Amino acid sequence: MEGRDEALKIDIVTIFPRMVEGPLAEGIVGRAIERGLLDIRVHDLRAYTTDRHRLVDDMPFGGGPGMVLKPEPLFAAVDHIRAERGSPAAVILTSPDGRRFTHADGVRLSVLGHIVVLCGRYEGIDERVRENLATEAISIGDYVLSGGELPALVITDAVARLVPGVVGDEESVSRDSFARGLLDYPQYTRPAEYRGMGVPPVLLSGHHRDIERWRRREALARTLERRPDLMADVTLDPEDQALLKELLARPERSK
Ligand code: JFT
Repeated sequence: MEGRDEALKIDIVTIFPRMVEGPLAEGIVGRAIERGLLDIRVHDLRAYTTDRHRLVDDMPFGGGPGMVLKPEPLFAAVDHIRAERGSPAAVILTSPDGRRFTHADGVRLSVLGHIVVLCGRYEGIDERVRENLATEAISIGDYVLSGGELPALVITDAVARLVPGVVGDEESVSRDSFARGLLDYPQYTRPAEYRGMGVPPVLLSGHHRDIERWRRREALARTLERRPDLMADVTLDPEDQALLKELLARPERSK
């Protein structure tokens, strides 16, 4: 996984390297790595242990169930990354009690040049890692996972898409729903009729201004209906505002 000089560097530290290497080799991220736009390294935490048994975890001080990730291998891994790859601009700890990850975090991280993501397992990580090694703690959402590997992949994917050139069509990135603040309009492809199910006639009309207006109305209607919380942050141009007024005036909208 070599990269060009201007590639975004991401180092992921985990006790399950194969769990993250597989997904990263596929799709848009896999191609971006091949093309040298992303320089991603996955580090096996166990490689940074120094004891005979290569222990990465230990019993919690004070007692209680489960095991806690020891600090030394995590500090050693980041020391190694620093020596080999330079100082990262952020060391992210994935954690159920971290700040919720959003598109805005993706944008912020995508311009940092070099980030480290630490994946935890077991009941958690020694608090000294969070306080003195991590620069921030991030959660991807309010559900319980078994560890930080899937969050690391989610963060990596969301950040990678924002690196120029990773997604073929730059326009589609800036139009992505969470970049615009609205949900996407519905999409259709051939056949125009399938098992009696048609397609909105305007999409077959060839009238591009009408199609554009229909799509904006649909995006607004869906956001209003399905994710009204997003409306608080969205900036609407005058045409959107007019469409929104129309929608709010006739609430017998179908699903
Ligand atoms: C879960 C996690 C995130 C995120 C890191 C570490 C251990 C297991 C666990 C589960 C519940 C309570 C520990 C992690 C996550 C999320 C991240 C760890 N576990 N304590 N779960 N759910 N959204 N990010 Cl270390």
